[in-house]
Amino acid sequence: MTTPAYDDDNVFAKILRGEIPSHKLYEDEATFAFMDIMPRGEGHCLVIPKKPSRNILDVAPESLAAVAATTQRLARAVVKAFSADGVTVQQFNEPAGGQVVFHLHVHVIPRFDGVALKP
Ligand code: DGP
Repeated sequence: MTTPAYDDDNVFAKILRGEIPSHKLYEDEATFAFMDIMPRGEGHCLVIPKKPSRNILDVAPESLAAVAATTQRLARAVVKAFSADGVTVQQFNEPAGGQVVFHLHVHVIPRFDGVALKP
């Protein structure tokens, strides 16, 4: 397959531009983290790069490294904040891979013993 070009008409690009609101949790020069609007569990949040990237297939290594660092920071923070027993980190690419919003993002979901994620 050929990865389609980035389209800045996606909701996360609009969040980064301040065109639609979000519940911001963290921001630095390269990344932004905010609450997921359709949480699959308590504390479900997302990490995105500020640089335009459609997904894992086109992201620059430096941008991906920044996302990974923020993901770890956020995972540690939500485990502590929610007194979670664990954390699920998920990332989807292209429609066949389950991606719906075409700006690279990582899901960070606190997990609790015996509690399943919503579908
Ligand atoms: P996916 O592309 O399948 O990894 O899922 C996209 C996620 O983005 C999904 O969990 C819901 C979330 N989402 C979609 N639209 C918005 C929005 O406008 N604001 C926020 N905060 N999250 C959104």
